[in-house]
Amino acid sequence: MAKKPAPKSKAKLTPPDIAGADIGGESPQKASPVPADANISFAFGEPQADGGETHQVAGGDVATLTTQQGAPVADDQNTLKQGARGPALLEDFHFREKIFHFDHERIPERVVHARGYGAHGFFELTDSLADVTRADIFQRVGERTPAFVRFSTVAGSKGSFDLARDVRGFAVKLYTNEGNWDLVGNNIPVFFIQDAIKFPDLVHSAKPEPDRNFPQAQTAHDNFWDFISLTPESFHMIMWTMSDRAIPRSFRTMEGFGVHTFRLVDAKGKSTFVKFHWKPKQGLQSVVWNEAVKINGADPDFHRRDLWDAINGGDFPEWELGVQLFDDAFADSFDFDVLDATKIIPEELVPVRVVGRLVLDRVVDNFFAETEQVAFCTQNIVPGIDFSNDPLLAGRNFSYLDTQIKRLGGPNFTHIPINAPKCPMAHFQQDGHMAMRNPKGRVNYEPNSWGPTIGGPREDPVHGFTSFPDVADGPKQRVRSESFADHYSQARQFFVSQTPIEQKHIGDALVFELSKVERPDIRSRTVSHLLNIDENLAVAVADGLGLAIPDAAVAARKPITDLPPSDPLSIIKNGPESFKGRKLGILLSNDADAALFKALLKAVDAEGAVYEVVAPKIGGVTLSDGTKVAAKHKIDGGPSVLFDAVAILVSDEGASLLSLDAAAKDFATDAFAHCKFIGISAEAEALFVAAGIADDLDQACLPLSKAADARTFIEACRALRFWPRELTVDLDAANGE
Ligand code: HDE
Repeated sequence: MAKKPAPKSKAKLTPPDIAGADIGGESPQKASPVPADANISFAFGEPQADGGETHQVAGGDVATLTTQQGAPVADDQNTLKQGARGPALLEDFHFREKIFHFDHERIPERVVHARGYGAHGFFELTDSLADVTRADIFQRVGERTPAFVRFSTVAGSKGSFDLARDVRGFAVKLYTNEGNWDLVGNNIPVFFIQDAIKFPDLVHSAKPEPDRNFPQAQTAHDNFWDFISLTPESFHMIMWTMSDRAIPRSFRTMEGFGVHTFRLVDAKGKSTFVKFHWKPKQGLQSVVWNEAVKINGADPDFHRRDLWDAINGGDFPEWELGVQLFDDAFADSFDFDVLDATKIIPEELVPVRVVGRLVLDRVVDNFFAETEQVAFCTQNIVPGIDFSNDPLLAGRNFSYLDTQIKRLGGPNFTHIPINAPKCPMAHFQQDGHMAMRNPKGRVNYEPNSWGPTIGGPREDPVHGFTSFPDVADGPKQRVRSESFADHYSQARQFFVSQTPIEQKHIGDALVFELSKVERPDIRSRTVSHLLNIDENLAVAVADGLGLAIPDAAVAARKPITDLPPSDPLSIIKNGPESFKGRKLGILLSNDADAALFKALLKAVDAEGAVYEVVAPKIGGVTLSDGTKVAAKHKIDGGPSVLFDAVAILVSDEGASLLSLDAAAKDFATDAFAHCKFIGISAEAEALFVAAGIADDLDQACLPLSKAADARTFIEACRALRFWPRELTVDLDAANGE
């Protein structure tokens, strides 16, 4: 490591001075990974455990900039030239290396799930599954297994926005004692297609249209709905993607599902079928569509920022791992095929047994090294877990390994620390691009006769992975099993399991998406499928589009219309019980009531929520008692869509000033239109008058006139939204209740 002595006066970066503010503009961070006054300087050091090179040098030392070969660099500002105005010289190896490396900084983005965000954590077993599996991770209650999770959207490219209407990937890598187990799931328990051979068509249709290369991260276009309307098996998934599941409030407030049926296998080789569920302790929560559209403009990184802030604030997101276990007899008696990934098994039929918890407690050190280079592979399973014959899963088992070679450039991606198992490993695979782990010694094959010490690893028939000896027979043919033929019954079950407002949102989403489809025949064909799901929904969508009601699509199998509603399918029925982990936006003006503001902060803190201050100037405000409060956002940089609830605390003068400001009026009207709880100081009324909604205020617009009101307001916020309001602010409301 090249170092030189510390210069006498060392420039130190400090956060911008907040004009003598007494109170910060946001909730104080509980556990920051880097203390604000950390003395960080830069030097390459020893490789870190995760393969990164640290740039940190203990206080005082400043590292010398070097080339990748370690040669010290004297001038990093100017290329080597022949004379001050002469030609640049080819021998400038430092310039050449720097530009060469820069030119190659990108790797191909994932063909799907390109935009993602990851974090580290652990899985802890709370209920042993030793009765059904020999998988090491499920044996000892209380034992923790390191985990890395990457959440993603599917259709958009790496730089797209977070709140696209889309499925979210929920990929979990578990570094078990017997190898890496990747549970590469989604936040929706079913999929669009039944057979992997249709995946390229599905993805092509969803991605930007190839001639124009738009729309980005949207399914609201002809190609997608053309494919969907010609693929009836997709309609169960369509119900989910048109629901608010596809616009989650946060990664922390969505469920995860393994989707396919897998097997658990015990020590005697007995198999039990299993479906995996991740249930968020934070409760389920989504945003509304008009809000999503605006969040994408105000903060395209809304979801990643939320995860980063929550973990760094010490509010570690947590999910329960649940399993639905069932045997062949259940599979045979079930109305649907357990190998069909377009179907769920309702929790009322097979209850979810909670066996562990997943906690995310550490953000990445380096996005590229960890989140971008992580390579999930569905075929990464461990002894005691096995595949079923789901044809989608079989296709995935081929695809994920294949795609990593393209993306990560060679067969040695398991040498990258984020992908390497944390348990001992030994094999004879060798060489290739960027081989980092190169065995010593003479023997690189087996069997060999070099004896146990230098002869290397041997098979272990007892502990090694053995496939469940499933027996399959039949003619070689390209067919779809008849047991996969019912495409509408569970789509209907999902729809009837929703609360009326959630049903309205599904109808609104279908109308929105289809309104962007140019060809009327595609719109009409889509509605023809909806008729097989729910007539009211189909009629509402046709009406919203101004479309004549078509004939129902011909169903391959008559839908079962009386499947009972299932509460776990609704978001609203599975919401949180507190405002914990949620964010209050507080719009302040100069001279706002200091006692009220402080009472509000106290109530927010008591609830385990967080807050951010929005003010006319980023420099902050001075409250009635002279306290200075820094702002987190200027009003047009902190619209109310960024918050779960808002409070408007202003002075008379502040209210008159804000009444002239379009962004301040939008702050109020958007919070109102998105059915949020609003705390309003008496003086703020003028703003609502100016915004034109003073006469519409309802019981979810709560007065903040004395300190005690703060607690009442925050407790009311637990409901998250006041849905009855939506029926009064939306032209499409007639489609609802
Ligand atoms: Fe994927 N999928 N997928 N997928 N998928 C990929 O692998 C594929 C499917 C899922 O954060 C790719 O590394 C096929 C279902 C997630 O890195 C690729 C089929 C489910 C992620 C691929 C499916 C998923 C991917 C692209 C149909 C939910 C992101 C880059 C048979 C259970 C993982 C990559 C991450 C990524 C193929 C269907 C989830 C191309 C062929 C069903 C969460 O290999």
